[in-house]
Amino acid sequence: MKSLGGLLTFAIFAQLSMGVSSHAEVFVSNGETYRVTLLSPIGRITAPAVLPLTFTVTLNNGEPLSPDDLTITVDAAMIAHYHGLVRSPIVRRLRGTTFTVDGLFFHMPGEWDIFVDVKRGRILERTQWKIDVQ
Ligand SMILES: [Cu+2]
Repeated sequence: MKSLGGLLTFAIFAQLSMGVSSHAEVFVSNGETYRVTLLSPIGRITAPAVLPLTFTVTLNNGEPLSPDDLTITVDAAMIAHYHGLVRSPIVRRLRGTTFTVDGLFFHMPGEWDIFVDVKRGRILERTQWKIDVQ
């Protein structure tokens, strides 16, 4: 188990290190309150595939964001096909306002919308963007 933990730590570290590169993608929430910055680029995805996703949530106005009352949920849908995911992805907090998503599973090719919902207090705001799954 010790080596598995080490491997996992290395994998997370490698993923975060990639985020330091210039490939970071930034998406602004629909109400323009938040920015969701991907820490690893989304490359070519061929269905069926699980997309590993790690991102940091910040305030769009540059002010500090307390992670304490932040709840993040992630979902995805194929709008053109009137359906969503067949499995619920699990969001974990890595540190502060950086989160990682496990099990974001795209079961078919086509255009998907990814939704990152940030809930703070009683207010929820959505960030969304499109990806093409091959
Ligand atoms: Cu579909």
